[in-house]
Amino acid sequence: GMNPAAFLIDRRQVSRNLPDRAPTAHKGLHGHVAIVGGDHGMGGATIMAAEAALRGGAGRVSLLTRPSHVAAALTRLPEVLVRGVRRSGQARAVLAAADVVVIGPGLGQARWGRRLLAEALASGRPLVVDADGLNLLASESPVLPAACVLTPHPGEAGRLLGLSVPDLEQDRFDAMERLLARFDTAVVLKGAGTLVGAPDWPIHVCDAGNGGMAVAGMGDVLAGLIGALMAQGLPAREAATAGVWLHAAAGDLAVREQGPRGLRPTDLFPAILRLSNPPE
Ligand code: B4P
Ligand code: MG
Repeated sequence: GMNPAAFLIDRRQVSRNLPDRAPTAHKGLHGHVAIVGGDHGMGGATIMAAEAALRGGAGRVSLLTRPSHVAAALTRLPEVLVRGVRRSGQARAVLAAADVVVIGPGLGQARWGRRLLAEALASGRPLVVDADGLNLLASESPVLPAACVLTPHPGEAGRLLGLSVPDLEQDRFDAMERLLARFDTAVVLKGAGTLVGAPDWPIHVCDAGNGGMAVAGMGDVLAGLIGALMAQGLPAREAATAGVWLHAAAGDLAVREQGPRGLRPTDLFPAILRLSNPPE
């Protein structure tokens, strides 16, 4: 049920919080996002996250992925600095240079992904942890950086908390409280009525979004978007809130134009641009 202590995400507040684009801007002012993931067979997830980071306004986007995905990523996204990583040590320099690291989409849970997650944590950079990054956190209790957003869907949140999905969905607010108690960082609990929480902060509910968004890859777009907003200077919980709202409202705009069936995650990009650049 609706928690009386919860707030709806305020779309006007989100618009006010969006990073400025000064006439004298240069790319160094808008942050560098490093996207990390895409083990064998899962390259698309990071490509979508990287495109979302660009469309979210990041000044620079790097992608660290399996060498076998480099050509596809460059073909789709010539703006992105794509680096093939065989061993996790090859990621170190790019991670150190990033303002935010988005890790998890297509990461897998094998040695390659585990080592990259360890590198990302060791870098001390602000993090967005999604997908298999979260599944790997379930079996460890690492120290997370102060600026961090976790973005579990109910399946991942259930794994983190040792709860079944039905039990967790029974009381999503309680699940959020437990995630906050365990990780002490900003958390996005996805699904219809996505919740955004952070330590010592009221839980916020997103009333935008729709069932057309239940399609593989949609979460990867959200992770890249939140990373871009953090890299442009929004604190973790504001970046999470703004990213969740832009993503859901973009899903609503896209569905209004083309209907809910057959929506692709990449169909959200034109709407994300429109919502981020409202007419004066
Ligand atoms: P995975 O196989 O791990 O799926 P994924 O690769 O993470 O997909 P993706 O990244 O695109 O989607 P995500 O949910 O991250 O896991 C899928 C399995 O997990 C399912 O088979 C199920 O067992 C479990 N699971 C996942 N979501 C569940 C849910 N809501 N309820 C119960 N079980 C669930 O990101 C999707 C994005 O789209 C999010 O931002 C989300 O908020 C949004 N979205 C999806 N449906 C929406 C809706 N109806 N209304 C509003 N927003 C919606
Ligand atoms: Mg996902």
